[in-house]
Amino acid sequence: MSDETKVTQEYGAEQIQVLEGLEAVRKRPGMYIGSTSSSGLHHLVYEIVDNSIDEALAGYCKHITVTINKGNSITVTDDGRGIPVDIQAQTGKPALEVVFTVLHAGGKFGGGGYKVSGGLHGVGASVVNALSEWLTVRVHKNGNIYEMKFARGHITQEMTIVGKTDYTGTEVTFQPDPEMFDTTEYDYEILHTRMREKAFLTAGLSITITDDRGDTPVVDAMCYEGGIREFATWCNRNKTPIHSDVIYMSGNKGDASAEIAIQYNDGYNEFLLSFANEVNTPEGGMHETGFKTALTRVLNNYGVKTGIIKGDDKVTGEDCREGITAIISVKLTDAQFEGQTKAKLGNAYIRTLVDQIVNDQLATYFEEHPSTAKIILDKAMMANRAREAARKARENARRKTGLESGGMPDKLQDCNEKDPSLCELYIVEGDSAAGSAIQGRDSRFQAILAMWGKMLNVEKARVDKVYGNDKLSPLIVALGGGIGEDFDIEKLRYHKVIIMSDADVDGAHIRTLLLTFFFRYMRPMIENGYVYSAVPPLYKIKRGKQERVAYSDEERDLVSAEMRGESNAKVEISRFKGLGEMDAHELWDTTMDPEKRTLRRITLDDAMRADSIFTVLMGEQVEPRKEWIERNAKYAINIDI
Ligand code: TSJ
Repeated sequence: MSDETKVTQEYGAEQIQVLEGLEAVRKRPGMYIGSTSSSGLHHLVYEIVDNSIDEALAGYCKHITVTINKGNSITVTDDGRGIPVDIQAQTGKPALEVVFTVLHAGGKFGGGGYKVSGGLHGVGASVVNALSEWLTVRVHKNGNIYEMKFARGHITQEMTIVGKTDYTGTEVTFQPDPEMFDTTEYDYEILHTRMREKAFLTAGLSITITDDRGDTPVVDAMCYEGGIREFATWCNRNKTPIHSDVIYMSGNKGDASAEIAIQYNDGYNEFLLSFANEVNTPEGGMHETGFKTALTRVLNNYGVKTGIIKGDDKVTGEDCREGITAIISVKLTDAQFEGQTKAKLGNAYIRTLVDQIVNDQLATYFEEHPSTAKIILDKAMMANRAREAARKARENARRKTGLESGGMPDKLQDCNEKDPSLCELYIVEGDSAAGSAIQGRDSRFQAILAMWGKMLNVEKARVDKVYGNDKLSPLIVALGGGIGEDFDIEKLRYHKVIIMSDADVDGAHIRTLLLTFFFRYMRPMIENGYVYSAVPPLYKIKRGKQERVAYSDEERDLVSAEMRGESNAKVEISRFKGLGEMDAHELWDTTMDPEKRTLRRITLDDAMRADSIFTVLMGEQVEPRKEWIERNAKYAINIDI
């Protein structure tokens, strides 16, 4: 236990200190879990699961289950040693109680010090307890089942033996407190994705996730003996690899370790996923830098040495990463997270470690697998040549689309304001919705760009195709900041770019294509928080001349009950089938008026997830697609893609 959580022996004083600790969490929850939005809600699960993963990393746990119960409580179980239940000399209380009632008490007692998994905040069980309406823990240990219960952090049942058992493990069930969160509805996809990631990162650990809220449970049991090798294969599952083996490298120095898995596909994009202590680092950092530098060096050295690269024909870093899928996972005891969202690894010695591993082991791999080496090097050299072609295409496109002369596309109805920080661009699907948006908008600062027809899937195209594309080039010209390497956020004409598409599967599809495009070609726009998704209403509720709208099923029920009133009057509920059904006034009032509308800001995480949702939506396999649609149809509006 750390010094700041040490409590005095005197009962009264100790009690006060404990309460103060957890009250602080309820007063400022954001300090402990980042936010009280959906992301904070999901964070509660990670905090609990991380404890089980630590137990697995310590070698004592093989199986973890995560269940979303009816009513959105969460149960996490593991088959580890069970949280210690003995009375601590220091506090005179069971260790179990301390874990759930004292801030920062989780994880490290017993002096193991093996805790490497864990969220950004590393706050643990007591924070989850403080933010739960109720929480129950059961520990199987010493032949007994120990149970303890809490409500909003306060003990409601002291630790009690409630039965006998012949195995060991921990089971925690908690109900997030609706007083603390904007929403208490869990998103299966978000938890599923995170748990799959954890299963890949801890080779051999089995994690089963279940959604028990529907009529039939949705279950996925995940266990990957191959660890991040299988992660790379999985990322390429709907792509065409150009070499069969995943290249795997690993090493360690002192307390720090790193492993890297790569496999190239025949596509043109770079898909790099990096983790520090099993926490995703979408903003990269030292581990990614070390990897990129060494990869470029090894490929060039190999090319020159074998005579494949002649003279000054070196390949660049980007050339070397065209079509790459790479997973980088590092573990270290003193991880420093930096950057805007604390999602970038700052420890410089990790760069050296990863660089050395790739430098030595990839060079050796190439020596031993010259045909694979040649395939990869050829691809990088092709990429290099394609850049020249792309540059030409870009210049052509510039002339053709009149970018240089400042001409704007036909499909754009621009706003009057010129200061980008005040301007909004609505990207609207379909001509009728665009018509309503043009009429309904505030033309002083809201511009409308109509999108129609089938959009280009940028996952399957090189940059020259993107520039020449008749759907994308108006968007590129309207935004004004260029794309790819040329992208310049300073030149962007709007600081809010709002995707307004229907709340159905087709709408999700278009949103996904656009997000993938922004992610691949204008990433700083997402990093700066300029990209949003509009949130149109789902229902219209009418009573006589009175009309209201609702944005979710819950709101529909609330509003209709309110409108029915005591007299139980008849109300008429209809579902908006699409944006096109709303007239200009309705669209402004419900979806575009800055005073009333809701916008969902798209994060890098959402955009990355778009890539995988995309694979499901566009993929060849019918079953996953059908499943996704069925699962999400009714929540369509809650999907952050
Ligand atoms: F977060 C939590 F505390 F609520 C929680 C902890 C939730 C869940 C689902 C599991 C766990 C947890 C804790 N699983 N396994 C453990 N292990 C220990 O706490 C433990 C057991 C034995 C020893 C030892 O030194 O004997 C040490 C530890 C840390």
